[in-house]
Amino acid sequence: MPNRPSRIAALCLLLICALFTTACGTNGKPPESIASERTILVGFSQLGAESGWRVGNTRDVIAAAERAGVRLMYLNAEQAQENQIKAIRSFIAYQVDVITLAPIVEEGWDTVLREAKDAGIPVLLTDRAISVEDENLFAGFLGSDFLEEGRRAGRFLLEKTKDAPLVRIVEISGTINSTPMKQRAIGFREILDGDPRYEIITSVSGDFLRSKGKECMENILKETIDIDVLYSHNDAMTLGAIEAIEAVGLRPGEDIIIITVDGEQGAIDLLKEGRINCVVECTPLIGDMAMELVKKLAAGEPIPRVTYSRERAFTEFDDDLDALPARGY
Ligand code: GYE
Repeated sequence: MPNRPSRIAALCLLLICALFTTACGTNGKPPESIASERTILVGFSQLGAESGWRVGNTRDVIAAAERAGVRLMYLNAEQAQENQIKAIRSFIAYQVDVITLAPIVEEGWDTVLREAKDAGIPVLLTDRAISVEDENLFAGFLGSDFLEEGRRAGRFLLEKTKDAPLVRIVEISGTINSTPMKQRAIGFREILDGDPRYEIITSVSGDFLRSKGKECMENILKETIDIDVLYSHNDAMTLGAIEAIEAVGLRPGEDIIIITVDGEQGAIDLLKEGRINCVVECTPLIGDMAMELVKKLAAGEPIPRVTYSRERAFTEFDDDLDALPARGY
C-alpha cells in the first residue's frame, strides 16, 4: 500500500499529464473545434435481417462508418419494434452524437423520439419513414422513393400488356404498415387505376420474407392458376413465389409475368434468364450518404428533410443487361 504523501504525488502527476495531453491535443484551437474533431459516435438501430437487401444494407452502413472514421454502435432489432425502442433508449443512455433509425413500421415512435430530442440527439431516418405528430422529432430521411418504385412497376406492366384484353394480378406485399409496403402499393395502383383491363385479384402480405412469399403463392395457386401477373414487393418473396409457381408446372416469366422490387443479384440473374420480367431497383447501398449526413448533424449543421437515392428499373426490354456491373447485394 503506498503511503498518503506518495498517493498525493501520484495524483498530482496524473493531473499534470492530463493538462499536458489536453494542451497538446488542442494545438491552441478553440474548444468547439476540439469537439468536431473527436470521433463521432452513432447508434444505428437496424430493423432486422429479413432479406438479402437488409443484410446488404447493414454491411454497407458498417463499412461506410469505418471508411468515414465514425464509431458505430449497431443493434439488430430482429423484426420487433419494441427492440428498436429499447435500442434507441440505450443509445440515449450512452449519449451518442447521432442516432440512425431504420424503422420497421411507420407508427409508434412519438414517445421515444421525444426522449431523444430532449437529450439533444438528432435522429436520421434511413431506408423507411415514420408518421409522427411533430415532424421535428427527426432531422431528415435518407432512402428510396417507394412511391416512384410502385409507379415504375405499373409503367412496365402497361407497356408489357398493352394489347392484353384482361390482366389478372396477384400482389404479394411487404411488412404491413411499413413505408415500402404502403407506397409500392399506392404507386402501382396510381398507374393502372382507370384502366378496367387491370384487376388485382388478391393482395396478401408476405412480410418481405422468402419463406412467406413461397407460402402465400402456394395458397393462391390452390385457389386459381388463372393468374397473368405477380407483383411482389421484394426479391426475397419473389424467389420464394417462383419456387411455388414452378412446383405447379407453370413457367415464371412466360405463363406469369413477374415484377419484383430491390435488384438483388439473384433477381437480376433470373431477369437475364427470362424467369423475371421486371426488376424495380431499390438500393440498400446508402451507407456513404448516411455518413455524410451524420457528420453534418454531429456538427450541428442542417440537412435536407428528404434525400432520395437514384434508382431505375431493369426490364426484359433493356439491351444492356449483360453489361450491368455486379450489384453488390
Ligand atoms: O425492399 C426489402 C427489405 O425497406 C426498402 O425492406 C426496404 C425493404 C426492401 O426487407 O427487401
